[in-house]
Amino acid sequence: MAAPWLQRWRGAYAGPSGPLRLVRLHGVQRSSWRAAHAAAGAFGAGPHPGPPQRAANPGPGPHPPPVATSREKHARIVQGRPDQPAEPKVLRISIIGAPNSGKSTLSNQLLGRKVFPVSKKVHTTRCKARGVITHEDTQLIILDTPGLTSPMKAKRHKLEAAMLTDPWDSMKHADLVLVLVDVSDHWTRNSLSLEVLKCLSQFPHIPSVLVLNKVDLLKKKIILLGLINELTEGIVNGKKLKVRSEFEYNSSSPAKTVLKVTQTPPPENRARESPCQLETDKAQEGSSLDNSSDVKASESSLDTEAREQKPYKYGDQKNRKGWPHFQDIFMLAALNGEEVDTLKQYLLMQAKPGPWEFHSRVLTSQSPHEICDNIIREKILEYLPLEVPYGVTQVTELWEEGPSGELIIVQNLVVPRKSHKLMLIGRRGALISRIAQEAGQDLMNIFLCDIRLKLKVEVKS
Ligand SMILES: Nc1nc2c(ncn2[C@@H]2O[C@H](COP(=O)(O)OP(=O)(O)OP(=O)(O)O)[C@@H](O)[C@H]2O)c(=O)[nH]1
Ligand SMILES: [Mg+2]
Repeated sequence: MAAPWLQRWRGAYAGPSGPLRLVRLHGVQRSSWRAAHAAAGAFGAGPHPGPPQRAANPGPGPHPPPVATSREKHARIVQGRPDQPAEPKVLRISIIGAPNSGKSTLSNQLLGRKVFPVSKKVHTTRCKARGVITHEDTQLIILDTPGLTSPMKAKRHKLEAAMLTDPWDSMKHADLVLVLVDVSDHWTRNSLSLEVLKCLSQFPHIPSVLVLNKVDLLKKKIILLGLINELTEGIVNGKKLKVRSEFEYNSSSPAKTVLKVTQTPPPENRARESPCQLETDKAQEGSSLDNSSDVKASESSLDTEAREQKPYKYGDQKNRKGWPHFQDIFMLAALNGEEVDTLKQYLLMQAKPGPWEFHSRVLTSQSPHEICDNIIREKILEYLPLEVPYGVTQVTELWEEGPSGELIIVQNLVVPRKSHKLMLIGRRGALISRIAQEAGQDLMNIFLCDIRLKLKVEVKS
């Protein structure tokens, strides 16, 4: 089990007259949606043994609802009148960030069911899509977006127009924006991309939250403190940060790390300075933190108090690295769900009174066919070099309910070259079988029914 070391810092805790809070948070269990895959028959995946049971009365509650398998039924549910509670609350959340920062992984984890495609290749998400979380009287609408990219890169990689415009469009409908940064990427983690800064500057009135993702990949967690300082320009929630860390080892209690983030209020409030302290468990194995003796030592201190606070000029993004208007910061590992529940609770708290947009039975606005295409494409992206997935056209030939209630899907993957066909099929059909098997398993977890998925590969005539 992952060590429960992660922590969250909430600037809101340190309001000028706000109370001091010591926050100790624990990680959550690894998500179960990545089920183990059984062996498959060549070119197809048969019905899977022991599918998850469809709830007798799917709807609101602790389990996210399944997606309807028929396009018509799904459209009826999505367009149907929401089952408004007496005092509904709602929050539309746009998730933006560089390609591959983990936006779709986080969206899936928040939803509790995988409905968005995820892969290690960039530009997995091709257009914006909505996920819906309904919890008691609150509805969160998550807008997963394609990674923010520049028109030049979009042209070079022949990306569809929607990939440039959709993240911006999603901001128009958002009440709050989560900005994801992949902290494991040495090249990009020290600054927000120009596109992210442009997007934030264009919508400065939308509250923004910084989410540092993939912290599980960091050997030295201490660098998070420096990153926070750079990505926020040392200012969060209108106050300057004074980031300091202390590592403490107490032989009578489990070893733990205490990270201290102190906020310095604006000059007029300085007399009421209120620190916000965070406490975490000891960093994971591999961390460079020294806990070998009964010591209390200050390992690093990033004091931003003395630094001149530059006013943020909109349109001046080229010279900037961070955004000084974040209202909060989270550090998490979306892949294994670490601290995702903490973020979810926070988002639920941010919801404002307002009518729900969807019925509580809606999990995503994507149609069943879109979900299926995306999931199959995800596998092709995951296992093949980029030139192959980019050339594949997916044609669904059959989508019908079988005699035992299973969903039968036959999809033809049309490729431009014979060499691509051979790569996609793999030796003795091993790769295409694996793709069908894994996609079938994912679809079963989305639709909560047996799936018979058959994939064919054809060269474009
Ligand atoms: N180790 C680790 N990997 C992660 C984490 N979150 C996401 N990933 C991986 O990062 C890769 C990209 O994840 P996606 O969710 O597809 O990223 P994205 O931002 O939606 O990417 P685009 O749609 O291409 O913009 C995948 O291989 C994920 O498994 C994390 O917290 N830890
Ligand atoms: Mg994505």
